[in-house]
Amino acid sequence: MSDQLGVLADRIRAARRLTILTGAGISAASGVPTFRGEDGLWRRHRAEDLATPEAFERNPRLVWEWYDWRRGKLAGCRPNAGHHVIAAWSGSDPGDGSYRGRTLVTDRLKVVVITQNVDDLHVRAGTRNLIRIHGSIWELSCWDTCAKGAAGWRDERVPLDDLPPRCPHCGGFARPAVVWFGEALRTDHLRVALEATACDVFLTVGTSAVVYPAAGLVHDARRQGAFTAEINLEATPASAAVDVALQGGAEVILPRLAELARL
Ligand code: BV8
Repeated sequence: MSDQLGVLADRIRAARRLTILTGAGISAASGVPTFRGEDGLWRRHRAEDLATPEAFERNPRLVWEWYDWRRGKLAGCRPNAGHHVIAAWSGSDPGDGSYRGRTLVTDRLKVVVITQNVDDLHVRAGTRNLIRIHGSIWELSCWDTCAKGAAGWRDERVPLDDLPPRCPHCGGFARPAVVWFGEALRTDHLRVALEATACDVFLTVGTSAVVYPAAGLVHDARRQGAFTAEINLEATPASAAVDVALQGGAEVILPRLAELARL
């Protein structure tokens, strides 16, 4: 592993453009349940039963019970060392002393962070140039997309007073402002994410690489000549396609990588 880590560190040190895609695995060390692991969220539920507009149409209260439960589990979670390394690379000082490496960022390195996670832990770590392509569990929007409610609003209360919560503008149902299966990603997010595949190094961290279009990004980057790498606890459908596949915890590997890649 150490020679592969060294190869990746050299590539990052030489890079001008670094793009990082993260999934639920980067938040696991913060206590956030992943989707498809042993104790994964989908273990007890099927995605199509809960994370789709049809499920919400059918039973908005059941869908909100699941999201309200997840929000409760997330409320006490903090960013971990993996989040802080990525925040430092993105050019912001985590400021809490948890990551003591010097930041990699110089005026020549452009970093874009694309996350599938809706937990906002990258936001709390101070990450810059962050694209939350699946939205945020802490934001709500009007289910009926009324004029003022369509854009959404932040509500961090746990638990929520009543389920489903109401749109403050029209009184209709509010929904989690996340992208459900069968829903399109925001066109601006998709455009920035696709543009970011034109990079020197594309690193995927903590994702099972099964949800599209996010899972296709590493292949788009490879086709454009990027050096591609994966950090994940187990092998994924992307492992055989990347240049370097590092198996292990992101909260362990990223700080070691940051130390090796220091400029
Ligand atoms: C769309 C938000 C089109 C809600 C989520 C091809 C192209 C386009 C679409 C499709 C396609 N093929 C299939 C589709 C449809 C579908 C899809 O991908 N289905 C899959 C299941 C086959 N895609 C969609 O529906 C997308 N929409 O393309 O629309 C369209 C166009 C026009 C008009 C209309 C429609 C929308 C997808 C978004 C779905 N929303 N979440 C919510 O969170 O409640 S997806 C959900 O899965 C989460 O966002 C999550 O982030 C995401 C991906 O999961 P992972 O993050 O990878 O998490 P997972 O648990 O699976 O894996 C974690 C990994 O970490 C594991 O491998 C584990 O080993 C590892 N790990 C654990 N601990 C650690 C670790 N690694 C490192 N360190 C550790 N400590």
